[in-house]
Amino acid sequence: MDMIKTRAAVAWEAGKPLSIEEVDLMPPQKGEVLVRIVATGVCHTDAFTLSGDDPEGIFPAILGHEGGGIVEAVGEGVTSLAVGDHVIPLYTAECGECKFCKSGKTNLCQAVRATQGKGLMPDGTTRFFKDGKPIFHYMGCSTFAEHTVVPEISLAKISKAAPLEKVCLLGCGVTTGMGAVKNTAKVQEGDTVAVFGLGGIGLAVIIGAVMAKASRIIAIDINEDKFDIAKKLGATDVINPNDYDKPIQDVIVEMTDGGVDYSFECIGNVKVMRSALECCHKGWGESVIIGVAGAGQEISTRPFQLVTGRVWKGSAFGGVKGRSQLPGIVEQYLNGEFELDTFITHTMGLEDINHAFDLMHEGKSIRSVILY
Ligand code: NAD
Ligand code: AHE
Ligand code: ZN
Ligand code: ZN
Repeated sequence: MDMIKTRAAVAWEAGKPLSIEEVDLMPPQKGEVLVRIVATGVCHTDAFTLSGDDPEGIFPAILGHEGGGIVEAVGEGVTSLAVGDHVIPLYTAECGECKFCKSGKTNLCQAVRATQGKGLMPDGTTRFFKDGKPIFHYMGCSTFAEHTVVPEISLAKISKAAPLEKVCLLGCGVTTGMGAVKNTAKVQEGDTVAVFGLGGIGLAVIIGAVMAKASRIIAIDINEDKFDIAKKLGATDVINPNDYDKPIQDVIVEMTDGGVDYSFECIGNVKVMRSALECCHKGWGESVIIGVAGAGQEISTRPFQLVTGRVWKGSAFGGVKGRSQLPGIVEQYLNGEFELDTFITHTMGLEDINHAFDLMHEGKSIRSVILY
């Protein structure tokens, strides 16, 4: 198979708009798969990396990690996927064989993580080129390209009945939020929950909390435009920290007779991470960090907060093992167990992708979905 030409949004340097270009793509090598991306969401993490705040950010790169597509070709030795299969690219691979996969304790497969973090395929090279010069991959996915090459172990095969222009959101945001509730916090019926940040991730936490039958779901944001959607999805209380002259954790502790059972930080703000921990109930409250903070940022609290029983945790991709568990989550969607339409506030072609970033920064979108 020869090099193919495809259309991509290239991030040439940090802080600059993406540039829509025709790029060259090498065919899939051993253990790799060529995927035609049908749709991709735009996640805040794409904006985070584009901003230059990501210590792993590397340019030029093709960003995007929330996609759905169809297999167009497979490389040597690929056995689990065939041309025509519908797939969701995974930024957390699942090899099934590494120490992490076998541990039964984490979804953080490490088989390709080191090269992935350097913007490279597992053999240490790229598949994308422009005028003969390499363009780096992103999070092992690079879904802001009409075609991409992904390791076989970084693809979840899903039902062909699932609309790719919707279930692409399960490639990151919705799975992350729902999974953090179910797999990381393990929220139980009757528990109380606080959700900080009502973007795609925080709203998915609300869906997860409703599915877990949480008794109270307190949704917190400084952008009140997010409150209607939060309430529609099941938030019982919506609060804006700017309405109070005391720390928001004190407000929540008062509202809940001592604090919530579980809280989730879905922003990437280290000060809010502290509030999220400190609004948890003494003795047992657990706070889950989902938001991604920039290079050099650190979290802090009084150790006494932990001594007195609060627990600080983190969650990546909702603790979900992509190859073995994501197909089942797609089935749950198809069975009507949760919805995705509310998340998709905008759709557009790749040529308008910079508008999707603008909408996110202006707080006007939940998810923009790029349709190829
Ligand atoms: P988003 O931009 O759509 O939503 C963020 C929300 O936070 C917005 O509604 C915004 O108004 C609100 N917000 C900002 N500052 C706030 C403050 N001080 N107090 C209260 N609310 C505030 O982002 P998103 O796509 O939902 O992503 C959220 C975070 O999750 C990002 O940091 C992203 O990088 C991260 N993320 C992590 C994972 C993971 O696996 N851990 C996966 C996906 C995204
Ligand atoms: N590269 C950053 C960290 C970025 C990060 O935390 N990524 C999340 C997924 S965000 C998806 O929108 C994650 O899953 N991390 C686990 C992993 O293995 O990357 C940095 O700080 O260097
Ligand atoms: Zn994401
Ligand atoms: Zn593994």
